[in-house]
Amino acid sequence: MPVATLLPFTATPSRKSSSPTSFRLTEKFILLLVFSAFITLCFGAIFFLPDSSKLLSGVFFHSSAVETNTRKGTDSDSNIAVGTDEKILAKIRKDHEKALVEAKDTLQKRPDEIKQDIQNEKDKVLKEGLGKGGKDDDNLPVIEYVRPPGATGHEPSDPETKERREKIKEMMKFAWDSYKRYAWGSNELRPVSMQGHSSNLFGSIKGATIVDALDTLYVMEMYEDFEMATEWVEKNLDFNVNAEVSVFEVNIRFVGGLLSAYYLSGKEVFRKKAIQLGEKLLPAFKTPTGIPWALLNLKSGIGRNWPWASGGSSILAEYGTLHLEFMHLSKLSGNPAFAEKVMNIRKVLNRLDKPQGLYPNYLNPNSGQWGQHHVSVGGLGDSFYEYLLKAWLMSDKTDEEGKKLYYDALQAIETSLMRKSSGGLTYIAEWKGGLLEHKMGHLTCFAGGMIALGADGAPEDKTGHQMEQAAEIARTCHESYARTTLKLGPEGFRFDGGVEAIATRQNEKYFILRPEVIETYMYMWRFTHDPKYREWGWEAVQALEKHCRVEGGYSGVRDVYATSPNHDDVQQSFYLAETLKYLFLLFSDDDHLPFEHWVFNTEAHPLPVIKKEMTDTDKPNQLE
Ligand code: DMJ
Repeated sequence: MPVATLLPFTATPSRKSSSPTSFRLTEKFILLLVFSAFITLCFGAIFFLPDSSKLLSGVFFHSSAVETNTRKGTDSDSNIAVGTDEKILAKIRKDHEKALVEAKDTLQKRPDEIKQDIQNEKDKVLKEGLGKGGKDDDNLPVIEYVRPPGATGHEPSDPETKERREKIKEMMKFAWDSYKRYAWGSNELRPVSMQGHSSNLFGSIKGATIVDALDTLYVMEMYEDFEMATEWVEKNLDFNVNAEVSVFEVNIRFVGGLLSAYYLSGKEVFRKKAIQLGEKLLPAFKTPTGIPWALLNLKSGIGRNWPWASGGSSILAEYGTLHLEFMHLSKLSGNPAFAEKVMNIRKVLNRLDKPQGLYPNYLNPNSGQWGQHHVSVGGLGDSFYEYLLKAWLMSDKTDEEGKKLYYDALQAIETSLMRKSSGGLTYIAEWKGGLLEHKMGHLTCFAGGMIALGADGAPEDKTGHQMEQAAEIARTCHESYARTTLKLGPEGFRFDGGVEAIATRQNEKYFILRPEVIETYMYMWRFTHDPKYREWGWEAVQALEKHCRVEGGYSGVRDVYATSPNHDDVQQSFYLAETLKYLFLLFSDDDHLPFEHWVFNTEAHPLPVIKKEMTDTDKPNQLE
């Protein structure tokens, strides 16, 4: 195509030219000038205009929904576009506010709670990934942890109560610090000789005090110590030992302690360890009747009974005090074996005749027959009755069988064992082959609390009557303290030979930091709010401080009637698990570990009530 056709202005008639050739050259020059000016302009546009890359991306890509939306529509849609922008800004603002609130919440949490939340999120994702019935590395079901209400409390408003509660926390701190300092990793502390002490009840399992104290550290908000104890459990608590242990003691202190620590803190390590230990205990049930042996070698799985027990019998308070922990083990492991074992114990008992409705302390696991007819609500019998009631309460009152067994047993106890002294003190005697022994043990004093706890559900309008019984037992047990020189209760006290609530035999005069009397004060306080129970508890605190506190911790005493204490040099693990925890709760508000959500095992380890509506398999640990 000729250039002239493209550039018509070049034929302007006024233009001078000497020849057609020279005109063409000028034209070419002008064309070149115009073309180079155009190229320069294009380069300038590309390199010198601001943020040209964005312009390009704006032209060629729609990089976000916001851009797409705001660029849509004609000029007449501009109002809609403005409205959309405002919505987006509002959304951004809302998201920011939400993030700020979340950040504020997180800042208020303790580091371990934050860690746990992260772990829970991970577990949730894992669970979603695995689908329903997913398993973790240890082949345990992945469960969503929900902390039951009242795991932590708050300071009481009344200054005196607050101060007393603080004092008890200081006592716990002293007991724990002493154990840490002189006996860390041993089962218990010898506070006078300031060294470790290992009872053969736990074979070569170590750290009874650590596991028993875990939940007390948590409820008293001693979180750093709780973390330290947790780390010890993670790294050192080992059940692969060639050792014979007491099935009952290991269950109430170790399994119970681990379960409580799990339910309070949500830390998986406790669930895993509790289940591992529970599995180790299962061989104890390999007897012709399924009534477990008292002693078990954890390595060989071989069991036997205490050599002193009547005719090779198992003990009522031992095989009858597994129910609460084993129900929770089944729940947390998805393994029904634990629950089956304890339900079978009930079946065996249901088939047997009970003399006057009472349960003898000895039962032969081979023949399924009672041994010696000795009945007691103290040592050898005590926590069997406690677990009947608590099985019903822990099942959210669905275990009707447990309920019936408890109230029937209590009726038989009232008829055959409960008596009033001439001085007006109610006591629960012991029964040997049909004859009453008018003696009550310190251990029996827990019954005041138990009867108060069950009074509300008592049949035939007996609630008031049972509350009176509970109050009477609390009074008697308080008398057993008040009638000593040291104001601490003897191991056993009698109502015969002209004495009431006093120990007459030398081997019944000791006090080993036991909790039962304080436990009863705590229940009575919760149900009546009668200030005398706090006063009685405070009297016990003063006596403990005066006579049991020594340089290296707290010690039991050999004779509560002596003018000055002779120390036995043992700081029992239950002192931290039970005595100090019940004292602390006695001076706390009722919403700390409230009874409608928690049930205490016999070692004072709180276990959550398994709520009715949460028993479906989708929610294995939805506890509220
Ligand atoms: C604790 O180990 C438990 O309370 C058990 O049921 C009986 N005795 C001790 C404390 O005295």
